[in-house]
Amino acid sequence: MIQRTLVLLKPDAVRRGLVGQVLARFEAKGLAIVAMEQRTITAEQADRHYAEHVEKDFYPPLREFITSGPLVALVLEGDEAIDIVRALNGATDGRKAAPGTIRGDYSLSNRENLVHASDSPESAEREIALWFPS
Ligand code: FUP
Repeated sequence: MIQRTLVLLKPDAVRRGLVGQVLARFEAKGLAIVAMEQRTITAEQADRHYAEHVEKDFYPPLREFITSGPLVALVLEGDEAIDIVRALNGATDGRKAAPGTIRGDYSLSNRENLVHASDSPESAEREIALWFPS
């Protein structure tokens, strides 16, 4: 089924100059970029995006990180895009992510892990509406 998913290339990806390499992987897989914009978000926007995590111990430094500089928000479209992008990204913790995945190849951190992608059709719908209201 053709799906859309919300992806963030987080501030570490922008700072490290990895935007092109990460986007190239999504494009090479056959996914289409249907929206894309570089933004620096506020703490309030971070809280809306990470609504499920705001009460967790790890959230304050995560909010600090995600608001620390420009990120690139995009919507990818393709067959089974939600699960496929999660697989390309790899496990959350870059130290545990498999080689060959984006996090496995480029991240050594559980926080600065380069990419976000929606984890379900419900999340994708919520996150696309939040980042790219029509
Ligand atoms: P993911 O869906 O892979 O992005 O992972 P989660 O939704 O579980 O976590 C969201 C973000 O919180 C991760 F990208 C990184 C950050 N995080 C931490 O900083 N510390 C943790 O212990 C877990 C997650």
